[in-house]
Amino acid sequence: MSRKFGLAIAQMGPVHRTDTRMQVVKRLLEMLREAKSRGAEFVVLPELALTTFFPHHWMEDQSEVDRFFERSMPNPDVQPLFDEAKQLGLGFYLGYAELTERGEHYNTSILIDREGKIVGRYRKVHLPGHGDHKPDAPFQLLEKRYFLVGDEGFKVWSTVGTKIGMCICNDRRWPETFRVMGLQSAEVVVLGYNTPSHNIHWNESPHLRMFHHQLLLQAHAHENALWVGAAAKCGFEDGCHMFGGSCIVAPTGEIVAQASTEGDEVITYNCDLSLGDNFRKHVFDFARHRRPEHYRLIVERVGAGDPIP
Ligand code: ING
Repeated sequence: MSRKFGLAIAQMGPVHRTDTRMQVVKRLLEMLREAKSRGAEFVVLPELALTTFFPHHWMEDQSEVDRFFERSMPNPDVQPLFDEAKQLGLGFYLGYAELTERGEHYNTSILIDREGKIVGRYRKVHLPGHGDHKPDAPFQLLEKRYFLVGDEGFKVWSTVGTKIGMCICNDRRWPETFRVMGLQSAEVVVLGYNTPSHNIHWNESPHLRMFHHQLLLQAHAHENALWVGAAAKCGFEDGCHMFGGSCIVAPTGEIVAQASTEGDEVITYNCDLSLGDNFRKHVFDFARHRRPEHYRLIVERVGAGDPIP
């Protein structure tokens, strides 16, 4: 019996360092309305949606860095977003830089239900890149410098008519991310990302960035029998190119909707949540088929080590 879930992805084009929160929120409001007009009930916004991807820039002065963070959520800048979503009866995922009362910095996403209530929070666990300044690189990847590792793990919430989990960008490269949420019976995982096209470490063909992005989302969706919705912030942000490829992936592993621009673009799909049932029942029936007693290395080891004797 089909169980429909109207999912929308609000892909964003670039947000430049000089763009204000007000300008960004105005763009997001447009896309919320567009999503509603297409019958969506939940909208995914990108990672760090309110500002430029500032980890691309070396900053010594902490007060300059802190300008990219939100000290409360919601706050006057984003309140229009909460109000409009509630008005439209839309739930949404919002990625932003969180500065807590205790002065901790996280790359965070929140889950807002259709009544405008924050029902979930996720703090990015897998922080890619480096903490030191690489002056010769075309841009920096300073998430390890500006953020703490998330302290709340990967959770799943029963809200907006499904069981939905969250992650952020680099998390999509780690199978553990989706398996931990699959083991909490997630039917949908949503995420935002900001991913540069250029590899600063070696001359990688740019097409592989998109290929790996799709490969990973398709694999993790299928092997956990869940729907995945991924929202890019993309295009040339102050000269640094990030690719688009926002998409919705079914539990079959097929991409059912995909953005075709690198600007503000809404894609939608009327997901049938029951599509995962057969895979959970016959192929990925964790309870019947998994053998954790043989997986212990995954938790006991951080880096690769010697073969087990
Ligand atoms: N960005 C990139 C990502 O994981 C990256 C960084 C790109 C790491 C390609 C490894 C390979 O998509 C963020 N923000 O995590």
